[in-house]
Amino acid sequence: MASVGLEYDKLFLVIGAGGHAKVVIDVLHGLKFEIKGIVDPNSQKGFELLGVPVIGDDNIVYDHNPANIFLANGIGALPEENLRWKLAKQLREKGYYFPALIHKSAIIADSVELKEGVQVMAGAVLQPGVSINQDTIINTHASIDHDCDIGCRCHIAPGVTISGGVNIGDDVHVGTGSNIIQSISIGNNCVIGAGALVMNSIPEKTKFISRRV
Ligand code: JB3
Repeated sequence: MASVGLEYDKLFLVIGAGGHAKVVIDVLHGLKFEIKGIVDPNSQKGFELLGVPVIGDDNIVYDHNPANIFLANGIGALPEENLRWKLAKQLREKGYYFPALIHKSAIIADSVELKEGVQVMAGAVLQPGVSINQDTIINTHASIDHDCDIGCRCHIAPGVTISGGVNIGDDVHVGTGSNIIQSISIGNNCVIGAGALVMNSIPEKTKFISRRV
């Protein structure tokens, strides 16, 4: 597996205090990383997620030298919501770094390539030759088979199964429990509805919804 460049001597700050942040904190706890706190402008200081307190709003990040902390993006991604990507871009421009995070129970083949900011959640399986690009979430128990290329800022939701040799563009949401057959392509900015069965390539900017019988 490509190196994710983690150094254990830096504290993490978690961005956001909602449902996705809770899952991200669990990943960090499993990897024994130390978390200084959560930043969220809408949560009370002192509110805790899995024992980690909210310590203020996003300005707290800028009190820290980028060389001394890592960031973990705790904002999730749903279709037509871009806060996760907007904050990542803003903070990266100031020099902050979001390491790739992999839950300790994920199964990642040796040749898998993960870019900065990728998050691989519990029980996910990534087979040889898979490449996952910047900031994409591979959520709980998703399975991505050999030689798939998944773009930047995608959300592969829980329980998705993607067969071998699939190409997925940037900014694609693949809804919970969808199945995608082998050797097809899904263009940029597509939304695949929950539970879809995708058997043909899909052009960019398509909303694809199918009902399985
Ligand atoms: O489906 C699954 C498994 N997970 C979903 C995930 C992918 O997306 C989850 O069920 C949710 O639908 C969603 O999770 P997320 O983004 O954590 O949503 P929510 O629980 O609503 O929490 C969003 C958090 O972002 C809230 O605590 C907001 O206050 C916070 N927030 C909003 N604006 C912000 C900002 N936090 C920071 N740091 N900065 C902001 O500007």
